[in-house]
Amino acid sequence: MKTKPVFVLNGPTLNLLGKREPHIYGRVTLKDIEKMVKARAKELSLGIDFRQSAREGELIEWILEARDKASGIIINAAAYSHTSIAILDALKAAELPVIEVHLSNIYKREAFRHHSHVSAAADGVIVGFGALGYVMAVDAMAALCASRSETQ
Ligand code: CA2
Repeated sequence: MKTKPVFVLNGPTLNLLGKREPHIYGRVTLKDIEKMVKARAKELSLGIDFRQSAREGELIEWILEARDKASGIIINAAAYSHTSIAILDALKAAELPVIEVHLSNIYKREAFRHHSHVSAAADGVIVGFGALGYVMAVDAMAALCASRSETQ
């Protein structure tokens, strides 16, 4: 049986990575991150479905699509992390391993970034490592999926 891919979901404005505010988010583009993630996933025999949207509703539809079509979700919901109970509810409904990623260390930034609703649905959270955080998330997801399949 073919294993389902991991969905890597990215929220608003992350499509501008590498093009604006490099002092906060670095010079790596989202396309670069997609390539890094896919290269690491290939080494671990994982498939990746990498997507970005500015629309909360679209991100929610992708999370619910993942319920049937993915083996896990890696998500950087960007600013929706701090505001969206709807994304939290969808992640809980997906009943999949979830890893939250933030490029920047949200705890070193403004107080309104210190709380993430997404974290309440996440198995683990990786913050502050820039693009490397996404690659770390792929490693962590491989371990989570392996331990899930051992217990099922
Ligand atoms: O550090 C992260 O990954 C964030 O999720 C990024 C979000 C921010 O709202 C979160 O608090 C932390 C912002 C993404 C916007 O990305 C930009 C990229 C280039 C230029 C401007 C914004």
